[in-house]
Amino acid sequence: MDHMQRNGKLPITAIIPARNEEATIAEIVSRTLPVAEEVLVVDGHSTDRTKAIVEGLGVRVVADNGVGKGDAIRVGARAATHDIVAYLDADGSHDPNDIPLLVEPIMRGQSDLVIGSRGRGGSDELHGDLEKLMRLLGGDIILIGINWRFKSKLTDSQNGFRAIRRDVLLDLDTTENITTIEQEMTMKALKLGYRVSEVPAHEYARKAGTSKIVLKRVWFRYIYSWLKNLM
Ligand SMILES: Nc1nc2c(ncn2[C@@H]2O[C@H](COP(=O)(O)OP(=O)(O)O)[C@@H](O)[C@H]2O)c(=O)[nH]1
Ligand SMILES: [Mg+2]
Repeated sequence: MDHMQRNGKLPITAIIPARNEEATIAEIVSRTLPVAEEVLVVDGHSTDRTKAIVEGLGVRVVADNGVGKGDAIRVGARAATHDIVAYLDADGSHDPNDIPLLVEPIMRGQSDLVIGSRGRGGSDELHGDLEKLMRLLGGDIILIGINWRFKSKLTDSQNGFRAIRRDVLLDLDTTENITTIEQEMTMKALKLGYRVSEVPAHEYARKAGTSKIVLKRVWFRYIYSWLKNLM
């Protein structure tokens, strides 16, 4: 992998969507800077110090349109300056040192979208209470439908830790405004014949703050966008 990096940095844009993550954003940005030539934070109109902290580190911040993480993903892709983008959360769930693994298949010209698979790498966020069990079960049911429909062999269709060619993402014309963007991106890429692959990636427990995903508010959107994109 070293030969693909300049000064140890990958020629990519690492995009970090962040809404009210003041406790963890500095560490995540600082640990991503040595890995990627460009680091871009998409701020979801945080009411805490998230934006100020990022600017204090001399890192570029763009604002999303205030409608959710899915929109933030698109805003980040449009603002990125490199041809390959990698997404990671601001809450400590993803290890910036795993980014080279994600990006390598794309840089080698072997893949267009690489998903960090919690099925292969394990997750600290999908086990332990009822809400997590529902996420695990829901995610697996959605995954089974996707693999059946597209004859794929994925083990994670949802993880936000992923890398994609920027032109491919823009070509997908995604419309989901919330975290349903991940399954939409996965399904549309498969449907259009892009090469989708995965690498093992461990998901760590969020280090501070609370999840922005409230299942009882969004489950219907997951089912709806799943069925719509399976057709
Ligand atoms: N820009 C932006 N980021 C968001 C928004 N909602 C969540 N995020 C970020 O997206 C990442 C995923 O977090 P979250 O939604 O809590 O999901 P979870 O950590 O998987 O439970 C975190 O870095 C959040 O700060 C939003 O509306 N806008
Ligand atoms: Mg998380």
